Amino acid sequence: LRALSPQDLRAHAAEALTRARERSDALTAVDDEELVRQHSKLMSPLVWDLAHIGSQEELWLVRDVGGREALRPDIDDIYDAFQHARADRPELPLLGPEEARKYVREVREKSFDILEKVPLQGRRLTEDAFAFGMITQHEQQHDETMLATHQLRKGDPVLHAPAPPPSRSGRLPAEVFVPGGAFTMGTSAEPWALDNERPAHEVVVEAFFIDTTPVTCGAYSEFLDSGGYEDPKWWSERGWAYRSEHGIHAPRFWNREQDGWWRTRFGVHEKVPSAEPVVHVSFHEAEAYAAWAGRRLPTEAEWEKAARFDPATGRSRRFPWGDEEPAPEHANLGQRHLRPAEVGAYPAGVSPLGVHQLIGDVWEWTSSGFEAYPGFAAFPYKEYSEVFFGGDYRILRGGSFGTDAAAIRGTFRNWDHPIRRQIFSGFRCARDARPSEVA
Ligand code: AVJ
Ligand code: FE
Repeated sequence: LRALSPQDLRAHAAEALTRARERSDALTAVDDEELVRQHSKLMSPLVWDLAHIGSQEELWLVRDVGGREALRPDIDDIYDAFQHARADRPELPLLGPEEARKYVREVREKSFDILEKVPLQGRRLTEDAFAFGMITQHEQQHDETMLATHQLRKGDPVLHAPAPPPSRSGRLPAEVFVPGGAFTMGTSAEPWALDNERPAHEVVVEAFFIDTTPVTCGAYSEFLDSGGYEDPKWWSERGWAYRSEHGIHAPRFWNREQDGWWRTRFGVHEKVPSAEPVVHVSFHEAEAYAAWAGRRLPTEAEWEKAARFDPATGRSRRFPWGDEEPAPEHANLGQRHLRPAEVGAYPAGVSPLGVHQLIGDVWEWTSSGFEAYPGFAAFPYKEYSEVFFGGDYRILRGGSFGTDAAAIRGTFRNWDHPIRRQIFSGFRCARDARPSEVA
């Protein structure tokens, strides 16, 4: 992007913003009543997300980059995520469905006007080009959040999409060896990387093994069926307390019927597909499964090394498959499908070491908390990342089927509370290499 002309930068940003808006429109193309309802205490009403998307865009593109007058300074507070918890948002004097749609349209018209007029060269190039990327990613992140709200919604399906491709990799080895040594983690070059992904820095990782694919529903149900949810020995103290207090007995949206495990997925009731990555598990459940399997979760650094390190060059790639932007053959992204794909479905997305489906399908829990990289500088505001450092969060990596390509990279860091599972979260396991296994 850095090498692009202002004209190409404009075209790239316009395309990405338009794609995000088409998705927001599709996710909010429901009856007004569905739009204003709170489908779960964990989520905002969809109409809040929609106007919040507009409000952030007004703040960072219209006012900050464009230097234009505020459209709706009166609603800044209502759509400030730090002012009101999700559970309280239905009680706010929110813009109604028609008003919200009109507001985001008006903000977008101004953004496009600014995109045409802003020089996108010289002193402010990096900041201004980034602002368009940040706002695109922000909209896409809320689109994924709205998709999770749809998953929590009761009633007949309203979203539809074709099934993802089936497995096309044959039988894969269970795990992949990742050599020890230094690699480059994070980025200083990626133009749309958020502050928490910066800067690039060397990290030394001991040799380890990582699962070739995310843990499947089939493997996970063995843990369930062998009584894993009833035995505290696999769980951390906190995990066991959480499981007991909330009556957690299976991944969210699963229920047991006479012929095995079923799930509800965007209003469709179906048998749990054994070859798909398990989704809607909390960090605590992922950790318990790993203990039961005699393994552990990877650290964030291990995950990134497995995804980006190219042993032939010693370089870290932007994505497992190389430096090119994600294409449909690389990964299950962008809500093209409404489910994870079977393991082995994306051979073109494999990393140099042979690890599959690191990008797309399911977010992957790691054992790491959310911390600043050495040399971190908050940008453009402390509330994006800095205020969350050191909090009760675990890092998730790689994006899900509901993450857009604009909002995922080999360096992208997501975080959430270890109890959360309404997000599209799965995991893969890792283990230390034994001395005899290190060449
Ligand atoms: C990075 C996904 C944790 O959704 O809370 C959205 C992204 N930040 N609006 C979130 C975000 C501000 C954030 N996550
Ligand atoms: Fe937001």
